[in-house]
Amino acid sequence: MAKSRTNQERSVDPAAVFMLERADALGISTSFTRAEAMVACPIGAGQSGICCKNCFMGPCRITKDGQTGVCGATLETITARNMARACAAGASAHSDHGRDLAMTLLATVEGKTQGYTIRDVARLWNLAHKYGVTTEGRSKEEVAKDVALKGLAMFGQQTGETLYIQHAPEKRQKLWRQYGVVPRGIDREVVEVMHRTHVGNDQEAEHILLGAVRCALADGWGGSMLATDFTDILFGTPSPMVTQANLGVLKQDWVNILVHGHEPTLSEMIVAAVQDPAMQEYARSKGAAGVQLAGLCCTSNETLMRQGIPSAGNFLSQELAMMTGAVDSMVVDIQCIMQAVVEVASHFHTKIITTSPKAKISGATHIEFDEHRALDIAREIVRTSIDNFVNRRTEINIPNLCEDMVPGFSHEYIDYMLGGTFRASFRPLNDAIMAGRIRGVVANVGCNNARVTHDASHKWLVEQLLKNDVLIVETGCGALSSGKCGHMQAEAAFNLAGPGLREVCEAVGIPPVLHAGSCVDNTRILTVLTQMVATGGLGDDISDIPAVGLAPEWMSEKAISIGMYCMASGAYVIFGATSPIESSDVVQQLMSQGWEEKFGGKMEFVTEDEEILRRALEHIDKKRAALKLPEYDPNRFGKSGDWRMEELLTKSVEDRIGALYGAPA
Ligand code: SF4
Ligand code: MSK
Repeated sequence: MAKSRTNQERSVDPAAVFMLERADALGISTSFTRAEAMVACPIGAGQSGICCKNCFMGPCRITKDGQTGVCGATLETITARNMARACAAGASAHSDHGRDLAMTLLATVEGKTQGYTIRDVARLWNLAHKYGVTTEGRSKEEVAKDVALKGLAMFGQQTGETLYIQHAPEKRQKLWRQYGVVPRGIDREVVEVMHRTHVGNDQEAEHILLGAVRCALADGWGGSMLATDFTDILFGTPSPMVTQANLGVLKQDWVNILVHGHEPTLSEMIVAAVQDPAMQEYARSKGAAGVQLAGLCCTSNETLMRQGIPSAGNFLSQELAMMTGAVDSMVVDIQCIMQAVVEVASHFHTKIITTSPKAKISGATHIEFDEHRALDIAREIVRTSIDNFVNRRTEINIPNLCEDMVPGFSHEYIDYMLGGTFRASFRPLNDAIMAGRIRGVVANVGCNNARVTHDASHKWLVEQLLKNDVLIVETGCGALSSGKCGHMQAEAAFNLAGPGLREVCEAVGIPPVLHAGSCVDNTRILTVLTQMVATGGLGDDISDIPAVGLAPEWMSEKAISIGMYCMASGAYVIFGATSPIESSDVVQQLMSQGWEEKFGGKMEFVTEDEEILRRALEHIDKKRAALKLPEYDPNRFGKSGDWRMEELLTKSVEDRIGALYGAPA
């Protein structure tokens, strides 16, 4: 049994530590304690990729040099197959989410849903042009129907190239064609990876991994990109707004409903139901001050950035939130919902309500969601939650801890923010990188992982990168970590950023860490990078940009798919926490140098935060040098903006005049 950690070693989030103390006092197990009690495998095989269960002659665990599985499969074949299968599972989760959104748009324009509408017509028109759908003289419903059908057709497409591929930089498209990794259809690539990794099939590590890359591209430049596009059309393209993050957003006297999972189709309707004055009145009739909503995980990212609904936390906050005793229901749909929430809820009065036809949990209340009666079902869920308020039976213990955050930096908003309505442009961003005010860009994304200290790597890396003038874009649970830390406030630039980055943030009025959405929205980052290439000055491909992707606390299979599609798009991607390829030097080499030679991007697993930082900065500087940009020098900047004003205001009048105009002759 692994050593048990102190609560401060389990999380750097003070609200989480507060709740972990309560869990200890109540004797309730959590993912934190289970991670200590659970040894992944007596020989650590599952973790480092050397265990194969692909047929029932196994499991085969490769523990000695030269050993093979019963079928003769080598260490590198097994490791590569495991990576490919994880990628296929991740790609299927994201893409199936995208399919559901396309089905909802189609049903909406056919008048078969309740409560949905096309909220962002400009986004629809933009996508119609991308898809080659005629808009002239047509109603938005006619256009949306064709767009939805084209989107859905991409899933079952058997040959040719999926449509989004044409929107990558041209050089990238050529590379993908050269290496035969252009996806033909979304479902086809997922199925093919499952087929190729079946016993007795593809048994060359490099070839298996190329199959995985093709599948990942079907996700990143397919299912996930489509999910983001269709979500924006139905629910609006995000733009910044102020909200809060952490368990302190729960309110003692209110009915608290937590929405958790991923698909906004459910959460948007719950938002609408909660805002209904009749529902607030109903809550008051039960003795509550009202009913309010907060989010968890990526559902939280969706409702934060479109509706300003506060976030109760990220992946590892889900069990802890219920220990406040103030959560009347947790409404879940798909992905990243721990089965343990039902057990934890049983110690309190919390009702766990599952809603997806794809995901039930034993012991939970199932109220199945159906777009045709979406608002009625959302109202039923909210009413059920309010009815549960009177059943509160434990002391309420809400930590008084939350931070303001500003989410909602979609690609479209960044474009507008940098140039205004008539001159929307990425030029100022590219210029700031070219001048060295911004050293480079890091996308810090991904999950929490109970085997490492909650939020510690996200927090430390973000703070170090900011100090080094690196602009950060975030999605998923990494974004929620920064929200909880206060890194997504404009003031964070003043307190944490290096001099050049601080000047840019002050001039534009943005936080130094930009919230770009949920884990399915990593494609927004691909779109930003593509536009940076098109804007000019930073090379002619994504791989030329001084940018790095990090997933320091990853745990899900979706993260593997994201990492692979970002790598194939030209990015250097570093995963922390744990390495599933640790045992195979061959696979490590293939995914690092091997992929860099082919795609200009690479994917590495590095478990030390200091080393992640070192490699990220080294890569950024290498890319700057290749572009012949000035070497990063923080001393060149910081002589303007609010920081400079404060410095001047602390001096005497004579000193201030001297500092501004030089000493008198
Ligand atoms: Fe063992 Fe081969 Fe079966 Fe894998 S596929 S479990 S290595 S026999
Ligand atoms: S919810 S996939 S823990 S980011 Fe998207 Fe968070 Fe990772 Fe789930």
